[in-house]
Amino acid sequence: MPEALIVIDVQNDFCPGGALAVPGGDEIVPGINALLPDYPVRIFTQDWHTADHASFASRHPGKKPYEIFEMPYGPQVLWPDHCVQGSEGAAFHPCLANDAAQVVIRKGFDRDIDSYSAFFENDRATPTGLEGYLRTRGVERLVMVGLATDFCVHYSAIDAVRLGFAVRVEIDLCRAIDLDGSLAAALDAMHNAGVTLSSR
Ligand code: VGL
Ligand code: ZN
Repeated sequence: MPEALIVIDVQNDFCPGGALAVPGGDEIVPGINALLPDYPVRIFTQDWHTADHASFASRHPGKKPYEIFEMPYGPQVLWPDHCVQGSEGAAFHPCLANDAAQVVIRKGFDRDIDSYSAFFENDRATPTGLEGYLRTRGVERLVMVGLATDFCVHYSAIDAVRLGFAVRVEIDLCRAIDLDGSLAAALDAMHNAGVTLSSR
């Protein structure tokens, strides 16, 4: 059974200088490039928002980035505007070997709902289609790397376990936003869900 490498959101806006920069986000690029040839199935994801996306604090008068907002689907962190469809910030980091991607999953493209996970939007129910892609290719084991450990990697890993995949997160090839202890909480949640957290 082939193993898939899922490279999550290694985009300019999540790297230093970007709109939602993750500390050290660019440091993982060489390690990810080196890993790609080892995997027969290679999937990249891109956070891909409309310019007026509901997860942007700028859409909510009086709200500031990193405040929590109650959406119909539950509490949502409000973010600085980032990863707007077609923008330079939404592009992959220029050194990322993204030609290796066999499929690129774009997520968060619906204005009214965010999508941290590569599998489901933040209602935890609307699928992105990735599950079907993996199943039809006969994949049962996943390795995840990318940004950010405590949001998109975390949600993707938990959803994948819930769907029955065996999941390993290469923690050294991830970087975190770490809002109010969110990194520790994410590591705990992944561990408790049965995700293997490996470090090289
Ligand atoms: C992400 C916050 C907002 C991520 C995406 O890729 O982890 N975080 N949008
Ligand atoms: Zn986003």
